Amino acid sequence: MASIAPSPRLVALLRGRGAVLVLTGAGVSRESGIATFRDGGGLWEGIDPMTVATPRAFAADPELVWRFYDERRAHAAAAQPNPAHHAIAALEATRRPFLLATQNVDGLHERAGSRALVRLHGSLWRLRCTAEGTEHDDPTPRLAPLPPRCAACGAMLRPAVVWFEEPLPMAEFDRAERAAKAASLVLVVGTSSLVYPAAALPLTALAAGAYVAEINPEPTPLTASVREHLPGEAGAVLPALLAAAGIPMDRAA
Ligand code: BV8
Repeated sequence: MASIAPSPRLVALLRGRGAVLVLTGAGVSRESGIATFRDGGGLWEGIDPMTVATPRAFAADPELVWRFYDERRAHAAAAQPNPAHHAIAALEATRRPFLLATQNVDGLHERAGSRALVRLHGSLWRLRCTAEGTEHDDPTPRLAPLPPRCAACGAMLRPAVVWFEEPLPMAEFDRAERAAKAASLVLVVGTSSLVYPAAALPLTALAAGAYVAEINPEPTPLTASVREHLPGEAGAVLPALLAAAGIPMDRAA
């Protein structure tokens, strides 16, 4: 168990009854073997995001974009949720109101049992018709042929993720923003806090008086503003936090 020392205030808030918001990023899935974006060995180290994660990139070379996302689907399908995902689902089971706002598109939170969640950047497991805009779930790890086509109209399908320069799904972001304004406790886990507007949510919560704690082995641009920074890996820190607050890990949402 990580030798983290959560403050008595954080333990009291975890034990308390106030509203909780958890914001997650790619760091939560790293211990499941899924690369993050901006760390050493991260996805953006080998690939320029502007060539695979923008509408213009998709228009210019849909095959390239699809190979990038199909690879990530295969990795995510082969991965398992880790103790960080399970701890967040266990916390959800003990708290109301509770919301998980994730930037992750890998589906591991859902597989760990999280239910009260919003996907700020969409999902690898949803496909959208580029002509009709209709979306559907598709769990197949490997799609063939690429690019996949709409069964209804034959138009190309795209991953239902939020690319750079694309607005976030309004309803999901509004729900996260409302939760940030109403939260007494916010846990920011495994995100570099560089991508907006998701990175603004902890600042909104701080401005509304929430106690914001950051869990990340590295400092981020948010670290100087939070009430507490826990410098460890989410898969170790979150179970330790729940243990300190007497919250059982095995209760799923
Ligand atoms: C938009 C696609 C309106 C899906 C992604 C304000 C200021 C500056 C720029 C902007 C701004 N507002 C808008 C922008 C532009 C842009 C932006 O923020 N750019 C940044 C890079 C400067 N934002 C947008 O374009 C957004 N849309 O604003 O629309 C608009 C409309 C028209 C024109 C302009 C604007 C859309 C944002 C979403 C983009 N899509 N990806 C996908 O393929 O997954 S973003 C990409 O980064 C991922 O989705 C990811 O979710 C997101 C954030 O990354 P993180 O999850 O934080 O991952 P990262 O690797 O960075 O960090 C991992 C962290 O984990 C590290 O800190 C590491 O230390 C830590 N860690 C590692 N191991 C562990 C760990 N932590 C705990 N435990 C461990 N074991």
